[in-house]
Amino acid sequence: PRTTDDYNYTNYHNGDEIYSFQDMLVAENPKLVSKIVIGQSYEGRPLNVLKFSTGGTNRRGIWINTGIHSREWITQASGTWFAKKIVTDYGHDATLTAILDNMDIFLEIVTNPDGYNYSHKTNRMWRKTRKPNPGSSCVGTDPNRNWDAGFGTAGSSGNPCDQTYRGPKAHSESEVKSIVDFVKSHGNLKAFIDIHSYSQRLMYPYGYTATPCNDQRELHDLARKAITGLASLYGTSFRYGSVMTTIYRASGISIDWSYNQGIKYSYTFELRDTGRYGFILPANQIIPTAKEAWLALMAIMEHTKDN
Ligand code: ING
Ligand code: ZN
Repeated sequence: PRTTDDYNYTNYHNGDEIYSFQDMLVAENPKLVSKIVIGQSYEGRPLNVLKFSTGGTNRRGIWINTGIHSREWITQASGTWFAKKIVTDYGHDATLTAILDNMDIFLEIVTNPDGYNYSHKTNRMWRKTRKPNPGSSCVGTDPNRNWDAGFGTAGSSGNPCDQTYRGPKAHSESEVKSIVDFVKSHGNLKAFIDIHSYSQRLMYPYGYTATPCNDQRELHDLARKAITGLASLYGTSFRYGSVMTTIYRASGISIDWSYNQGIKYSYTFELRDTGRYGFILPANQIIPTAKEAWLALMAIMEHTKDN
């Protein structure tokens, strides 16, 4: 494709194709979209973040990332669709326009580019990063067990051969540390949304402890509202609640870290489906999955704007 109008949103794309999508989107919408490179992956790929902004200086921000687990292809595909949706709706949809007139949106689509490349070229089911582990023949760390929030406690593995290997220390993975540095240096993010698949859930902190977070009631009510909006489109049902109570104990996860940094609206999604196809979701479900998830994201972003 030569423009983002020609891009095939109904199919999965590799990392290079998504990178060129990002560059096209920036070139087509220079007043609205810019690209920030927040770091590089272990294998040297850029960690690209799309910034959607209508001006101001260091406005309140919303962080969204997809694809931190590389095999969850529906998430990178949905992230690409979200990016196009933002530029299409700005100036036309009143709610999105109001959000972007007050806040900036930061979207990292290919959050684990080495894993994504490996999942296209070698092993479709690759989840982790691709950094070798000294003393082990097993490669990679789980980038959603590597954050400094209950790091190393129950809910992650110390075995480099496991899918939930936490890594040698918190933020050992460049793909994680680059986000940590960006979030801290920005200093004005109000929402942090980490998008996974699959199992159809919307969750808030905590994953490492059963202690309810201070904002549990507000986060719970907003989650209900968000999944109600999501379901209004095709009837897809999402469970919601804290990570610990909704899925299982998980330590060192992104949203526990972001919440403990003071970013109240910290949420993690698990998109479609509930297991029939799992990670290998048919491409004809990309647009419906992205569209329904967008309704939930809009509910969270609008509430963030108003609070
Ligand atoms: N599942 C998640 C996992 O990392 C999860 C469940 C999501 C836990 C978000 C904590 C936070 O085990 C997938 N599919 O990644
Ligand atoms: Zn995941």
